[in-house]
Amino acid sequence: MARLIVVSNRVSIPDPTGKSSAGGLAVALREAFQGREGLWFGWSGKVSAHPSAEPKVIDKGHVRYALMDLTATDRREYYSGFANRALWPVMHYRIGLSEFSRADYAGYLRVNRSFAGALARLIRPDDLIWVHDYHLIPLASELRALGLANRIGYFHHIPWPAPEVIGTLPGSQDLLRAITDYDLVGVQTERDADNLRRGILQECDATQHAADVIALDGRQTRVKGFPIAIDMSGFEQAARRPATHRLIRQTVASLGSRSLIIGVDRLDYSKGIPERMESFERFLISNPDQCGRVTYLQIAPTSRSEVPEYASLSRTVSETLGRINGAHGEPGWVPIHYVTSAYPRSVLAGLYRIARVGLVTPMRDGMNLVAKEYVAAQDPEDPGVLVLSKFAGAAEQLGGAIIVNPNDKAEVAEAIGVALHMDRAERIARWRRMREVLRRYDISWWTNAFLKELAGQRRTQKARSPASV
Ligand code: GDG
Repeated sequence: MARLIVVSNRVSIPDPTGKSSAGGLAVALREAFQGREGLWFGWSGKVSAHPSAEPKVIDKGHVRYALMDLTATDRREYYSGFANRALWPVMHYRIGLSEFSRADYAGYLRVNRSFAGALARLIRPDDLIWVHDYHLIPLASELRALGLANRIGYFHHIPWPAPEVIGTLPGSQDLLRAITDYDLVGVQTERDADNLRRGILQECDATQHAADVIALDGRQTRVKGFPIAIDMSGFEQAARRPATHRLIRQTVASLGSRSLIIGVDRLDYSKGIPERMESFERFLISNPDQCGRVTYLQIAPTSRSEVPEYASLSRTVSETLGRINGAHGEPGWVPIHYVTSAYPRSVLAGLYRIARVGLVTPMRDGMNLVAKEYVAAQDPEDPGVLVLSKFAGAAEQLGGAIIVNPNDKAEVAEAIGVALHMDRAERIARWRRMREVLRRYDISWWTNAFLKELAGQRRTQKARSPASV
């Protein structure tokens, strides 16, 4: 079997205790290495004044981890700058928040080139290479320029927007061209796949070769939806374990007979956290009898705090929270509980299970694994109800949820009411539909489907001389 080379911005090395606080992507990629020899390459997360051009290598069983340090300038331009201040907002349809600078873009290309240089020295001709996410779009072009003709796949974890939206970003034509240096490109939904194919056809001199294949300069790229999944049975098991963690015990004790609504998101403006709090407030205003009878717990670990838009979001959330709790709280009842620390996955699973409503209302989201985890964690005899944004990729698969437009706070407020009052038979019927989908399309389906398709691609991609890049 060919070796698997995974490349992602951050690398998750299993800890020696075997316990893991790994996020969804780490779980997914570990699954991809099951039964395969491989290498996982990426940024160490460290900044160094004089980083080595060679990665630090750590061997763990059949997987080798290769870690690169960055300079402070690389981190600022490549990671915080172009990837997270220019690309991330545009990909999430927030053109007004996108801050483009030529220096950041040059830094993005420079880091991709230096990663490609270090990686190329570790690659064998028959290795399968799987690159992840928007930090690394130009990596295949850089590898081809270094003479690699391997099969290279790319998975884009966040939305791919309509051509008119991506077209607002300076350099977008180059990014679209760079996509065609991959053999296979996976996106989360059919809508994203259609957007990306149309973008390439409109901006590059490409032609449509088959329904999901784009041809450019003699090479072919297949662009398809591969909705990312979760470790369904692992999550179901974690949720069944007795709830021993302090946070779960305290939550259960403080709830009493109240119903729990839960939201879990990285603190990111794409997740719609202040908008969701205001929708919950709308629900309280329209349903005064529910005051004191329902509590909304929002877990939102801080992320990317060095990016100014995230610091500003953090202030907005705190202000919104304070205002709502001040206006509607009563002695003995705080409407919204807000927690910014990250908790172990087992704790999340336990909290999902006791929540009557999973409130997942991003303004835009590639997939949203929290929606899937919430469904996985429910008690089959008495499941809760998922309220899900139509702009989360997960909405294409989870039709058993109450689907809402997060821009319509009155609609979200009504959905909360419907979810809280839904009878058990309907909750079970809706939940079973979703559970079947998640069991069928679980994490091993996702990794196998992508890698099988990549391995089966006809080789049309060629190594190029550096001059032709
Ligand atoms: C990107 C795309 C796409 C959250 N808080 C804690 C914690 N989490 C875990 C959740 C979930 C993961 O983080 C978040 O995944 P999402 O899918 O919701 O969102 P992003 O981080 O934005 O991920 C997204 C995803 O990539 C995968 O392709 O679905 O659309 O934006 O697994 O459980 N985990 C722990 N403690 C926490 O407090 N342990």
